[in-house]
Amino acid sequence: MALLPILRFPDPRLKKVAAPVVRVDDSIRKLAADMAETMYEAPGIGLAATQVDVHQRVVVIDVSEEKSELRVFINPVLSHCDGSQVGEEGCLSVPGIYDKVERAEQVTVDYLDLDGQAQSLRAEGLLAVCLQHEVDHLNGKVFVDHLSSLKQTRIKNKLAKQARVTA
Ligand code: GNR
Ligand code: NI
Repeated sequence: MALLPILRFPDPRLKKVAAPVVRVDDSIRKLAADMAETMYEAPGIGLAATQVDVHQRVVVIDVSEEKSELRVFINPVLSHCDGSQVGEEGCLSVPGIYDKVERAEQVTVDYLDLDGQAQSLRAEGLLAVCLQHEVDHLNGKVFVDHLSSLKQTRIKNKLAKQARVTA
């Protein structure tokens, strides 16, 4: 297992659209394990491969209190979305920034598991929010893209200032 460096907004590599996984093999299982370790260490409730500069459609999520329910989604597709909810979001690629984003309340996600088997899951609440946030990453979007351009500019300035202080 290995910890992977996480790209920071506005890194242009966060805008890449990830390619579907063609075959679920040991390299994909290793990537998922490394992503899980990186997510738990951060700590975060989800991580998309895009954030670790791997542009393949792999997502890990654990929204459990005990951090004991790792879920891996390969080639996730949100095949059905219903309702709406507004919640405060954060992102490991946009550290220290939190804002409200509107998302579907319930989603159905079709995906491959670590054995390459097709699965489907109905999700709601935080898991549904996290799935939408992670699929956005695979499509080159971060939650900041859902905010006004004024807020986006302020966030870029704030992160640039932070980077200067930590440099
Ligand atoms: O750790 C995370 N918390 C979170 C909170 C509200 C909505 C979405 C998230 S995902 C985020 C981890 C992350 O950046 N995943 O891409
Ligand atoms: Ni994120």
